[in-house]
Amino acid sequence: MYSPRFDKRAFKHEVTENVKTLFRKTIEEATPQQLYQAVSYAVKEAIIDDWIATQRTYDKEDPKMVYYMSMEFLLGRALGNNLINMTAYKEVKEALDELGIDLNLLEDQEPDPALGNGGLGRLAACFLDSLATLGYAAYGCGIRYRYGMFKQKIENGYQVEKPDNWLKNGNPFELRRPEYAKEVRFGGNIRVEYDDKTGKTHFVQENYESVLAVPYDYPIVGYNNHVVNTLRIWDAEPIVDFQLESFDRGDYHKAVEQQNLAKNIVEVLYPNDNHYAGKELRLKQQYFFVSASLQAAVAKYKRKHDDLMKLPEKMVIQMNDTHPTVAVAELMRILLDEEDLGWNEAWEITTKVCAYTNHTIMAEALEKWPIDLFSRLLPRVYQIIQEIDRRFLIQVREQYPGDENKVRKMAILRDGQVRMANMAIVAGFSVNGVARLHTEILKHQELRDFYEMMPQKFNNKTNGITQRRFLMHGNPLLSDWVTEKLGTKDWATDLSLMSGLKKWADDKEALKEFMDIKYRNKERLAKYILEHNGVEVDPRSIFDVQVKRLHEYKRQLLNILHVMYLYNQIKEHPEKSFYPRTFIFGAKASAGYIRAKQIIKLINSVAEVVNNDRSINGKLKVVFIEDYKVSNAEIIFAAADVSEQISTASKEASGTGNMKFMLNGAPTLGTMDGANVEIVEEVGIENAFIFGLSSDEVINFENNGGYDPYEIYNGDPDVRRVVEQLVDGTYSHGDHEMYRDLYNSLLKPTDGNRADMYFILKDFRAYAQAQERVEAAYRDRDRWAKMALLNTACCGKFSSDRTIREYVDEIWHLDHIEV
Ligand code: H53
Repeated sequence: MYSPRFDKRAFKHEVTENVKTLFRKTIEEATPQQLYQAVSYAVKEAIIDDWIATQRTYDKEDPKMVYYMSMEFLLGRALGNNLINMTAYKEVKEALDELGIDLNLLEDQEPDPALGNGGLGRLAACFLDSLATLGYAAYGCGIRYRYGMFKQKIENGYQVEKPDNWLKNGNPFELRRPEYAKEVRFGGNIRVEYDDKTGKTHFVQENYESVLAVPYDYPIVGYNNHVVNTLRIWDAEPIVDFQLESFDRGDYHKAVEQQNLAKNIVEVLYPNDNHYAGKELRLKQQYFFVSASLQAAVAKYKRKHDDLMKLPEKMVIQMNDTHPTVAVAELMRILLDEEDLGWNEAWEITTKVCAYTNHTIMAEALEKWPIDLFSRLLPRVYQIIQEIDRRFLIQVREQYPGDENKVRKMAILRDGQVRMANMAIVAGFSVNGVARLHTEILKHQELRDFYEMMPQKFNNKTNGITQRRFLMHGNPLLSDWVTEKLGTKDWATDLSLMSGLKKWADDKEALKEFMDIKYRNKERLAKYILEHNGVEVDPRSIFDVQVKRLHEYKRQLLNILHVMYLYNQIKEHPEKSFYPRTFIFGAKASAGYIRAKQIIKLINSVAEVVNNDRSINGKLKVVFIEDYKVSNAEIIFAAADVSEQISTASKEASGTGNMKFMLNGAPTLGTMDGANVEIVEEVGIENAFIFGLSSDEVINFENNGGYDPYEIYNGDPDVRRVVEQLVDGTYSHGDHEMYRDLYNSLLKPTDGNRADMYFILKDFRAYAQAQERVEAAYRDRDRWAKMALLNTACCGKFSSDRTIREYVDEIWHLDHIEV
């Protein structure tokens, strides 16, 4: 345990000293930001010893390590989470109280490190938390973007993006490690050299540009176990020597170019989630961090070992989506060109080390780089890919003689493109999806040819979330209640224990306590909403919440059309009883995703009309929470009554927000998509509100046609009315064109897409009926409380600890470590 080691007096002294040495101030004089820094440095001090001890243990025991390669790590704030994992949160809070400092206020001073977009990046962060907590040697490998995910402002109902300068006050938790810097090269040409003496061919890159990759290490504190792993994110700096040399030669231009490359490469996170934009700079980012990470990993291995053939015994690389899959070819390059191995040896190593996770079936998310761009930027890597492809296609033709259709579909290089997913599957020893349904769709639809040829590679790893951040930190009231009811805090590392709460599901007193906690969390959120949005909401109303990235397939449009429908109902039938509802949205749209931005505007327009209509007596409220991010997410999950998970079936690979709501006692209102299927399996269909087309039905319509949204539009007057309200000025101050594109998207084929691509009208009626069931259930207070409690009680499977155990047992085969 940490706690006995926590020395309150020493800690207070340390904080006071830090304020003095860092800012020449006393505690009373310091600003909240300065206090946050002073406290964070004191906490880092406490972490450092364990960090060193952990690395020493790794040096001594030489365990197998996983390198989790990801373009995104959506960490969320560190201070509070580190204290939770050090099991020192309450003690530190007390110590600070005695100094007259409010820990919660300090936590709000920390910029929310937003080095990710959404689910994929947050999953990576949960995985790091679980790896450290379970005691496995792991490195996160990523990019230290100067600007993370943009900050969202809502101006006049529209999303406006503001830069996220998260490093402007420095970052107390990170450590710069210049001694591990690596050079990364781009462009130029490849000269082939033949060595007469050895008979070997060498490939020499010439006329390239290069940058220096400099790592920053970030501690990942395990829960109550002294393990501190490392997230290593790379910054880019110009290569000074080279620059001087260029100056000598008068090559001023070249020197400036190198400066710019270094400046640009890590400047900003691309704000696309589930969407590939094909930008050259993005490919540079990918190669930059992958190359630096692999160079460092191989160098680390070589410090202890000399037989590279045994590399797979000591390291495994997990590629998070297609984004880092250039790792396959880069590892080959290092082994071939720098380590002088032959092709077969290099290939044997690479295919034992690399594993790939697929996170989406959305066609627009699969990366396919234009060959001309790719080969210009990474000439040697491209040659290697050509050879991988050539050898692979020989195999395909051997196994399927005469089937050129297979060759066409499975090739890595085809139609002028480099298909990254295909390369990852060919080279990876494991290919996994992120929920059972998703993996089945991969095997039988999207990646069917690969599955048929190499079924042994395919496996499922249903996603999970960390209960340390999303319950212990985000919902302290419920957290304490769970501990009291279970009589143990062990659920912090074994979420399956939550099932012990089931025995309280019929206990009136316990149910009341559970709902009282929910109520207090709703008050906390109401206060946040009042402060940040200026909207007053009633915590007695049903908090119906949809927070996630804005994407058409996630169907925020279905949600808001339904709100418009409810509003019509209330206006038309004022006599009917209607349980007050607050519809809460939070979502960022990628900066260039116009339709997504229109949906944000629509939500805000509906909010404006509905919230200001006195005649409905506040029965309906709509709130769009600005700048949805990890820190406010924690507050939102804790306060939700209803979890909206309404993606078009088959489109959401897993979802992880769904699990965070469940953990916090909010039943799912959703489709049978992604991990919702498994949530329902755990909690029972009677404790969720499921509606809509199944994934088979969706896929069937997509493949064979037969869906006409006009039929629904013509046959259902309520639907027709809300669709017409998009263009009759109701929500646009009389402007008939403002939402014309949304209107068209529902009824007319546009840009080569089917009308109502995401089956919004098709599922509308079923959704409205499911919402009626929600209302009926909520009116029955005991029934609702039981449902809510059972959701918390049945969430055990969805801990990222479970997910990580499965990765370790079935893919990575890591050694357990004790510090
Ligand atoms: O990854 C999550 C899934 C979610 C999926 C998401 C995702 C991204 O955030 C970005 C790119 C991508 O290919 C997939 O949409 O369903 O839960 C973690 O697996």
